[in-house]
Amino acid sequence: MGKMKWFLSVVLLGLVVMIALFLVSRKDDQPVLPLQSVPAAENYVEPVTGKDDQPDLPLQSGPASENYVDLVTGMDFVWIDGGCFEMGSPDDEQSRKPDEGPVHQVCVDGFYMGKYEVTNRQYQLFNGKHVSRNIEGYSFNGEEQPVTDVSWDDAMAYIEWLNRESGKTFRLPTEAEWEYAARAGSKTSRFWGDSPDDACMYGNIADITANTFWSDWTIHNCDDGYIVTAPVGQFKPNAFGLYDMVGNVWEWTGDWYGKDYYENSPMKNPQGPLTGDTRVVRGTPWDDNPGDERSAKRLELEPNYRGQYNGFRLVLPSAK
Ligand SMILES: [Ca+2]
Ligand SMILES: [Ca+2]
Repeated sequence: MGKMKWFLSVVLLGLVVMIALFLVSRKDDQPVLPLQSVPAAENYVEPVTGKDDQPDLPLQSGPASENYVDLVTGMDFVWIDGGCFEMGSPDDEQSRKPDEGPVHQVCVDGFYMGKYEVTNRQYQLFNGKHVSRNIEGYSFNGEEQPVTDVSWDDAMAYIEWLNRESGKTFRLPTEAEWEYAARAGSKTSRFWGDSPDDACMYGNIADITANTFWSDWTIHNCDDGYIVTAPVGQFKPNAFGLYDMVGNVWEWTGDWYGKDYYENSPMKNPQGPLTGDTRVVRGTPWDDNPGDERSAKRLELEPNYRGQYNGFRLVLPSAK
């Protein structure tokens, strides 16, 4: 029995050594994955913290300079080629207001435009205590819902923070840039045509679903499925690939509001009046009336106004 025990011990030890050698040789056999390279150009990709068992991710596809992703917030931007367009609405456009005229030619340089409105998640990176509204149990505070209850001054503070963190030069769009981006080459009253009741395909507005809660609202005769703000990017984009350019929230622009500004606006890169009391918001909110979802629609708000109807999106003049 003593010899047998000794024999079994030797066999067992041999097995352990063989298994150990096998495991070591397997590790050596594993291919060395190439280091993930980070492109230096205008398309940014989050650096991959390469674990050996993860596949090598392809670099972001698409032509350089069409898209940009901010590394601090993950915010997506679309390149908008510069060009000229007819800004404002003609006298015979239904629901138009006098401050939308006269129609005048405007040319803007190219810029990156936020693909979506700034979200609660992106805003809370700056101010973790910020809370968007809650109405009767309907929350505006989901991570991917647009941030609301932010004044023009709050938007400027956010931009100052993001520029410091990113080393870039983000800003609000000018009113002209906003309308140019919203029209996306269209000359109709809305970027999809002229029918208000097609709005539900392109954005979250006052609709049949909202009417189930606010029964006295004048609504669009269509259903977008949302009572308050929707997560960004739920509807069809416009021809430039921008989402929620109609509905969800009014969006702050960088311009002072001037009722008669279009009469004297410079043709090239207009910046709005030099001074004023109110700032321009564009893009209509989740509770908008039929007619307000037109591309030329303007509204003025005081810079310190915080409400459940307005948020913002950013512009980046250059990724350099
Ligand atoms: Ca709605
Ligand atoms: Ca909007």
